[in-house]
Amino acid sequence: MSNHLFDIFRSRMPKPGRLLMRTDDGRVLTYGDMLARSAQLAHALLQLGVEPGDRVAVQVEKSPEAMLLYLACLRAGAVFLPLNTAYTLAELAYFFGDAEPRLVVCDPARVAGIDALAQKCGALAVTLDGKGEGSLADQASRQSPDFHDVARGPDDLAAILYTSGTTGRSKGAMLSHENLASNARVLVDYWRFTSDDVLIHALPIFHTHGLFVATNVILMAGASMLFEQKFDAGRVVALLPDATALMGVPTFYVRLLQQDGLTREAARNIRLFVSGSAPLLAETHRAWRERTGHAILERYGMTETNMNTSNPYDGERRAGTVGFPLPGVSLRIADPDTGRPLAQSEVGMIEVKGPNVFSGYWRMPEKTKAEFRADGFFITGDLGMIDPDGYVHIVGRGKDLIISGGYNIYPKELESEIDALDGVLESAVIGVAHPDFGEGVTAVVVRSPASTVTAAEILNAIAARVAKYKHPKRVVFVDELPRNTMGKVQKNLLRDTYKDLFSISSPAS
Ligand code: MCA
Ligand code: AMP
Repeated sequence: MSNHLFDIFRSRMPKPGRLLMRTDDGRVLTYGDMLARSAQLAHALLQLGVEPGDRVAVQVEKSPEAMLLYLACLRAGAVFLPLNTAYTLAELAYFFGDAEPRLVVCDPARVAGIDALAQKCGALAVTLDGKGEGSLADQASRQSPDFHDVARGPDDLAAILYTSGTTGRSKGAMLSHENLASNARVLVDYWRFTSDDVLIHALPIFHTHGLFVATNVILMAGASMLFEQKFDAGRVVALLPDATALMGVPTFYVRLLQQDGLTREAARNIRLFVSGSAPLLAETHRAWRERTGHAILERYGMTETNMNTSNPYDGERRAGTVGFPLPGVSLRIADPDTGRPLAQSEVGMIEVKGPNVFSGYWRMPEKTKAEFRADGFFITGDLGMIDPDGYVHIVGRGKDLIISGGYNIYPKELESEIDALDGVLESAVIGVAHPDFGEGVTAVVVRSPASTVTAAEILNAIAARVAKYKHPKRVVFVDELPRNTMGKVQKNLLRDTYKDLFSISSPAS
């Protein structure tokens, strides 16, 4: 048996001297370097006791080494578990306890706190950084550049990515080698990637978009990346002439449009702009077309499913739609309660099935069962419809979720933290239109009788527990929350009341 996903990358690899990436600080990594250095890292993983199927939890800043570590995990037969660098120790404690990793890889700045957490769950913590004696990169530097890849089949796990739950704790979505391989293969063909492509990669690599959609597609096409540590609109505009493609969340496009340097001339060599992870406003689509002459291609995916739909490469890329189901993906609109398939143009639950769809949530068989229909379709939690021309529209969410700058934030998690504070009676967390992040997290709070708790005190109190990007951008106080006759908080009313909170003209923006 071969190593399913890595063998596919290997089989499509261009000459070893071809460029895989160039970083913003001028480092270059060829495909040959990638093979040798991921092999060395894979040896180091084995030496640290990592066995096939073991989870390797990774919370590190974006770097070529971080990407190589992903490949080393694949080659060593381990399960890669990337974690947002913004997660606090309190959040990490949950992930480590649930996933029980064998190894935790982190940055030197966080090693003290993470080491203590790792020890509690029987894991070993190590830094990735090459400078430190005993770091993973240091150990790897003494290893052979040849590695006999550990055999992995299509259904073996390649990665676990945590996705927050609308109720309760985060769930680890289990993604197999074939889930990732099938999706990357389809995207390379659908979006016409070849070894001549140069992608501006400015996304983080701990979520599906930057890790699987961007990186796997490039590896599978044998193409190159301009690998940016983080998104900077000015730098991306400056890089456009050297690139052929950009993938981003809508906030990227909103910020790029604010750059005077974004012109048709600057975008002359680009053949494809892709947007996803959150809804792209039709006005952004229109403005982009006017400025650059390019229609942004919007697509739709999830951590659990990889990519499900895409606007066409040829054909019309329709603003406000996410296009057609990708080849191999079955998509239907169903009655959310019964699962009965609905007719064209009717709004209902989007359900999907295909080789891209995950096998379940890590050690949560009940939650897994609840999110699949008996015939194998996955219930996405997104509400949508298919128009007469076959384009899929996402019209809302059946799940209480906020997407801010492409990051998902579950109100329930924040409400639990805020409600537990002294001086707070209850809270409701909502997302309202935000000119930069798409949705701005807003906490509507009812104080306890006689409490004088302030917004700053609430934000300070959650700072050590909740990642920064999830923090409310505004806290507003009310005497009571609106409820329906069943006692349920009417978030729609709250969203309506505060819809202009972040509007350009508002001092709150
Ligand atoms: C940073 N902050 C944020 C966000 N990012 N707050 C809300 N939402 C965010 N997304 C905080 C910072 O901590 C900072 O706080 C303040 O907001 C402003 O930071 P700024 O410098 O403006 O932000 P940035 O560092 O430039 O980041 C913005 C960003 C970044 C570039 C849009 O969030 C980003 O890279 N987003 C991409 C996320 C992504 O890859 N999503 C894909 C998930 P302070 O100033 O107070 O310290 S995968 C997925 O969704 C599915 C499967 C799919 O379909 O792809
Ligand atoms: P995640 O939890 O990061 O997997 O986020 C997946 C969710 O992001 C989906 O269920 C959708 O709600 C949302 N999403 C992804 N792409 C799009 C898009 N193009 N338009 C609207 N929502 C999207």
